[in-house]
Amino acid sequence: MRNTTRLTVAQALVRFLARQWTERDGVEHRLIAGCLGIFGHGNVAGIGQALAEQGAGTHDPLPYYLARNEQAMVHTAAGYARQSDRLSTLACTSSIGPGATNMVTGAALATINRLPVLLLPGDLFATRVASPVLQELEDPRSYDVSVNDCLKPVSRFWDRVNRPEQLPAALLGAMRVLTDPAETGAVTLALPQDVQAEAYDWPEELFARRVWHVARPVPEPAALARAAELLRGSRRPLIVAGGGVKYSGACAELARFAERHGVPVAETQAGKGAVPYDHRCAVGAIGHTGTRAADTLAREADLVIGIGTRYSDFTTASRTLFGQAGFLNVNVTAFDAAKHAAETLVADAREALKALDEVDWRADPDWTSRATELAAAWQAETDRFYGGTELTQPVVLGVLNEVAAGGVVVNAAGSMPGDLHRLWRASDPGQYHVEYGYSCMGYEIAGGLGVKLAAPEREVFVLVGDGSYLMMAQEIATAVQEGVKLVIVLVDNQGFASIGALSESVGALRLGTAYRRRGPDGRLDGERLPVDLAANAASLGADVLTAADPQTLRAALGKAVASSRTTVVYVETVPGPAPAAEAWWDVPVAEVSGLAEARAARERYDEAKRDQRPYL
Ligand SMILES: Cc1ncc(C[n+]2csc(CCOP(=O)(O)OP(=O)(O)O)c2C)c(N)n1
Ligand SMILES: [Mg+2]
Repeated sequence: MRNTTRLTVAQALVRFLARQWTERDGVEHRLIAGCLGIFGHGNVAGIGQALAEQGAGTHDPLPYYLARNEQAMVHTAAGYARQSDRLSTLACTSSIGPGATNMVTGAALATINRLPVLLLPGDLFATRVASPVLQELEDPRSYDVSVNDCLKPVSRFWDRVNRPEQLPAALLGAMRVLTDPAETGAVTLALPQDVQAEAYDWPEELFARRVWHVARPVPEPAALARAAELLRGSRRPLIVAGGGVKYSGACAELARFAERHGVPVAETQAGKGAVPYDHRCAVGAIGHTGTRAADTLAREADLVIGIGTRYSDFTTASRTLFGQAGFLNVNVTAFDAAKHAAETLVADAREALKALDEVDWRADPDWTSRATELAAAWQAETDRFYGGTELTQPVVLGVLNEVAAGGVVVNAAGSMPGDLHRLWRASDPGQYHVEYGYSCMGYEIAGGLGVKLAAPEREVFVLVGDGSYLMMAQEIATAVQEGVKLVIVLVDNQGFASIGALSESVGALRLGTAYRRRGPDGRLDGERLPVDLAANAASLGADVLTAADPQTLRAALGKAVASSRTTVVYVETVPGPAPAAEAWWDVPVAEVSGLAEARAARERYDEAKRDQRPYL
């Protein structure tokens, strides 16, 4: 007879998750390092009960963190996973209904950024005996539909455990996707509330310690030969380093490859920091938010070597940037490798770089030295933006960049990602954490919490705009609860600076982009709103410091770093010089309009669109 253990489905699930590990290069990590959650009737008696009961056995328990919003807890898990190079993540348990649908945005963010997160929404009774239950979406066409179906398109694996017998296979499928570098993203296991509480005799093997080996696929020899031929034919190559370089731990190999073959390295948002900013091959950010150095080289390059990038429109300047180049794409995901009709090397970035390093070839030395000169000119430009005397946004970033050396900067949406991408000086890959796959307002504080949980030894600096702050600041309370220290730099410019500028440029007259009262003429252009974000942060339990100029900002940040408590440094910025876009971004403009501004914008749009290429 097989040995079995009688547990509820939820107890079995929690016990299983606590025993899962990843391994890469001989180093092991807890795959699921903890469980974030908000309880309701859909999970309190199942997963809630199981989390409360655990700890008595031989295994390490799954730590539980109470969060404030289900979307935020998925952000926290994603931040954790990214800072852990995807080798470790957190689970998120929600009730049924609104708790579950709140996770949809977080799931999309994780999947788009290729980050593993495990979502455990409660679901309707499998038996349906009491339907419709509180918060049930009744679909007259099918009793099988629940709001959790919304999580299907944003999950890389989705299953509903309708019977205890289905749990083991669902768990193994979920762990496989979480730990597969090519397939990873949000993974959802929907758990009907009655099934969570149901007992079953589980085979003991289900709870054995299990190690998931994270693969490093090597390049296929024939593909490598084709890639080598492309390299040998190139005189003006440019590397575009994406997040995959960092997740693979390929940064040292990338630097060595670039040095030995004289190839300039440009970086996407996710790839920024892959090489130190002052490395002799570094040319900085690429694309719409790129440096003049990288974007100039991109226009002249004859070969783009994309490594671990998904080529978002920001990277390609909506397919206007790489004027003459062909593409060689190194990616662990065939889907990404194949983009832009590239020659593909479907492989782990580190393995591929090691193999490519063997090719006997060098870029044209004039090209390499031109890249060095352009990069030096950009560093001088950065000094200029950082060195202002008024508290403009670039000056805030400059002061922070100085104080934050060694720490991690976290940001996601608004006008800061662009300025950070162009200006921020990162000395190691873990120092730059800008979520720009989904660019989700509200990620900053919640994601920063995940970063700090993953890297407690590092100072974490969350940069958040007033718009993002108002959308999702409540996880400050969670940071305070956990004694997890964040330095939050809250940059207030009374509204959406980014979308305000975009609105103006497309003939939309900045409508609804400043935080103003409705004025006498019926427009949203009245008095400034009497909203006190510093007081709001203090009310959530953070210490709050205010800065009015570069000196007081430096002092406030110093104090925040010295403190052991979560501290918000509140800064009101003034408009001022900021680096301009060196490359386009396709945002379609009204083709007909009664407004002269929109008509002028459309003319500029039609002109820019002529440079768009299909990359065939
Ligand atoms: C959830 C979400 N809603 C809307 C947007 C579109 N959006 C991008 S930036 C932005 C304004 C951000 O304002 P703020 O945080 O104050 O940053 P600022 O632009 O002022 O630097 C908006 C509305 C978004 N990225 N995410
Ligand atoms: Mg703002």
